[in-house]
Amino acid sequence: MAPLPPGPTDCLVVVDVQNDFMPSGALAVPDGDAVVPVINRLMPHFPHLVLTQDWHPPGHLSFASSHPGRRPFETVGMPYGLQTLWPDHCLQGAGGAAFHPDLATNRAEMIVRKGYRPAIDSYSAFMENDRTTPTGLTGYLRERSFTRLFFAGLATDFCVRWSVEDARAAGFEAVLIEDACRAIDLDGSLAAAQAAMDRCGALRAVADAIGG
Ligand code: VGL
Ligand code: ZN
Repeated sequence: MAPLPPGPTDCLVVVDVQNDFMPSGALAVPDGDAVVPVINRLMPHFPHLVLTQDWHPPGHLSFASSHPGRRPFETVGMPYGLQTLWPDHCLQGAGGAAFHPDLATNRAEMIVRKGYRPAIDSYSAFMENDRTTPTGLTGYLRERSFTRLFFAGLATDFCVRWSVEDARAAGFEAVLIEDACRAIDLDGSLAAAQAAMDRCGALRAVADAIGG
């Protein structure tokens, strides 16, 4: 793969590298902790760093526990469309919502919290799942004059995928760093995510091509 060295208007966006998405966490992503050393090695190559943090209040409507008789990973209709139900995870202020203790967070210039509205989930770092409520990140990144966003983190097929697609829709170049991400992979969601990210014009890279 051709080298892809970051330039001055590039920003690394690290999505949801939080304890609850680790293999021992409440919403475990298989091999999720493997992204931590890869991301830590990538960070020094970028002039700018943004982190996202899934940040739900108790009783969040994306939790299966908020829907009597429903189980995690089932789908329900919400006013804004279909929503996958999840185990309770990333509760505001709880240990599960904290970043992985080995993630190098010090250089983060912005930490975007999302999913804090009780009745709306937010996979994307840019736009909540109702597809109309912005998180504010688009405005922030535009005001900083960033042009190209590199994505790493969890999970490839949910929060990373939706963030990549919204980044493209907002007019940013987007690069998925494949080996710096891991997927949940529910019913083919990883293949669907890869296809969607290719379709929207995102590029795929490996970490070695960026650090090289
Ligand atoms: C995520 C499901 C629910 C993610 C967050 O970070 O991909 N997935 N909340
Ligand atoms: Zn969540």
